Amino acid sequence: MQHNWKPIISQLKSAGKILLTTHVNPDGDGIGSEIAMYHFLLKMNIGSEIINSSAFPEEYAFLDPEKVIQQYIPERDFQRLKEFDLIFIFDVGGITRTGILGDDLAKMKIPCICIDHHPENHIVCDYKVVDDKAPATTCLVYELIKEIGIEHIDKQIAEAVYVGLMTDTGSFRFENANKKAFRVASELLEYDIRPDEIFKHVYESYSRQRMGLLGTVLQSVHYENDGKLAWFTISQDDLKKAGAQLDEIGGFTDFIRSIKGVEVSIMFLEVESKKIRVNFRSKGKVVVNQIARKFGGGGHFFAAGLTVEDTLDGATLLVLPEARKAIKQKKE
Ligand SMILES: [Mn+2]
Repeated sequence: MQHNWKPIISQLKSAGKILLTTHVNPDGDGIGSEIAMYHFLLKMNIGSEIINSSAFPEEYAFLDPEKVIQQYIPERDFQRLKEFDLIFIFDVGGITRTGILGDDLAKMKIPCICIDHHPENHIVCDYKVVDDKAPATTCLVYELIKEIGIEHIDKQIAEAVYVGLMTDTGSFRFENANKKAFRVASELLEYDIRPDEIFKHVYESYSRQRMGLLGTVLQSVHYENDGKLAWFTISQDDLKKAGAQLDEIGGFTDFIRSIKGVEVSIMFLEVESKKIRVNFRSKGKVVVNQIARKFGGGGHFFAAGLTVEDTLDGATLLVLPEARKAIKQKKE
């Protein structure tokens, strides 16, 4: 797919200060996109800041040794948003995913550019480049950077792009691990990045508390539809008992999907009282973003999510019937 980067390039060159952001509970792709763009802009002598609605997940700390990623605190930062004259939103398909910062930015009328790879991206922006064939948003950012100034790409930028690629393809295992994914990866290796080291940072640095919680989850998975559906809940109480943090539970739903016979795994996570994050993972026969969309969520065909304002029980009662139905109707 050919992308038209020209409008972005001209906006970039006339911008004074740029705000870079991504979705709530940022993942490697959102953070990788921000970090790659930030360091690229720095080299172009264009000022930018990275501000996110959510806290920064510890496993990506190696990408940001200078600690440039900030968490949005409305009381402190709201007035300051006026200073920005251009916004980049990465890896976000819908406005509900931008959290409190997105709500506040909407009041500001600052020109906004979205770079994303979610199918049916419905975010309202001044300019968008959306390509659902792109294995990760960082691949699109990489393409933009190459278009403007390939000579500015260095190890740090390459590493950030690689992290998005690695995490969104499940370490090159998912169906989006296509030719493009491997082609970009091999180009990035020219910058002396170390895939083995990056893997260790992201996937082999879990806290004992997180793994303890995963153990509890594994004991409490509910199986339905002949084991094709596997779902589990994590309450605030479960988190407290395990001593684990909210931002440490990334990957649980993928892990449960890896069980033999499971086609769809679903996590119901109590983020706070009456706010349940629901994550779906599918092995590829059941399209799950359609289920998520029924409740105001969305995502990729085989990895999607939504938020329900209800109790854990309420959320399971609401969402599970649709999941059971989708599994019954699945293609063989
Ligand atoms: Mn992504």
